[in-house]
Amino acid sequence: MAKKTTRHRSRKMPDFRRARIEALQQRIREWKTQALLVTNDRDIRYLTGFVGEDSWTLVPARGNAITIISDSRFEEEIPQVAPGVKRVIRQSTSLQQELSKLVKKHRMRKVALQQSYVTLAQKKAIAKEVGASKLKPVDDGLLKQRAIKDKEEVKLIRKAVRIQEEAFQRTCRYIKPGMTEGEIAGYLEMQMRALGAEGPGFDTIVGAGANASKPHYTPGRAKAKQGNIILIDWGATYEGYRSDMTRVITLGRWPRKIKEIYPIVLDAHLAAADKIAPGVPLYDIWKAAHDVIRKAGYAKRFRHGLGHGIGLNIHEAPNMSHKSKGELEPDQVVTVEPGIYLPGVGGVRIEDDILVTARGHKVLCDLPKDMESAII
Ligand SMILES: [Mn+2]
Repeated sequence: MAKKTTRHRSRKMPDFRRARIEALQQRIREWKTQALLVTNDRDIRYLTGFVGEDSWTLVPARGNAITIISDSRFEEEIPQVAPGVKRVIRQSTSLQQELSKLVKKHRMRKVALQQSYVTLAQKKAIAKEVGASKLKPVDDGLLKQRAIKDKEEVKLIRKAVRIQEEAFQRTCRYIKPGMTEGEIAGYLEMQMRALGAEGPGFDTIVGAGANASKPHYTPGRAKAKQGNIILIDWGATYEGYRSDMTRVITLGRWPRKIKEIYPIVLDAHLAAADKIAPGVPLYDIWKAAHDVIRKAGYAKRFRHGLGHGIGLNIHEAPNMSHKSKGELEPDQVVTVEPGIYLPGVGGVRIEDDILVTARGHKVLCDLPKDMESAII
């Protein structure tokens, strides 16, 4: 049926993207397959620049014939956002039928599948067209690669942080007693978009008063009153890359109990952040924060992980918790976010994004963390 394969020579693939593909191709050869079928949207964006749904990318073990199989909705966009990548625009055929044609054309004997991102139904449909014996499910491979950020990625995360910080400052000037959590969240997200974000990094958390004790609360109709704290956990997405911060502000004055726990959380945050450097066990970073909170008597009130990698996903490797194995590596970007939560009273979490450098770390966030600055 009508099908187009187009090679765009007008614009070259950027070097950083070629480097990402070459690193992946090495793994594809280690798996002893002739290609990897990339079905995860974030991985497709990482490798090609293309953002779209219902599309697959076939990456051969060698050479430049990276092919996106998509449909007519994305026909114009693909050569613009993914220069140097081939495209197959399917019309009356299925993704797996087009995949099968490519596999035959390039005489591929084995194709690796991302087992975390292919459903059983998809695998069955692919096997029917390509042949079950030609498929090799593999551990996706790209999560590990994506945990180490290249310069382009760090640049985009820094930009996301700048946007989220500016939007937060604008929001602090906007907040008045009597506003609902939903209104505050909506204003913050609108400002991030106005500043160039694709959208929030994740569902914005705004918890007023006692609602701040729920670590992953969904903002609603509750109003922020004079004398209430407001916990805000928010982030921006800039060209796919996410940032993630948490601050607690207060309208007028600090409630007594919050005044007691805030400095403990801040000490825990700083203790963990100070330790961040290549080669430090992930567990030790969690423990640095946990020790501070435990010694203050709040061990039972800090039950979530200490931090996570950020990138194209809001939660990615590495993870820092009591279960973590492994060590920090240069060019990872992680959050540090200890918290203490008192049901019925409120909670405090303080979160920054931190780049692991060759010898230590660089805090990417500039917003103040002291109690004075948080009174609005
Ligand atoms: Mn976070």
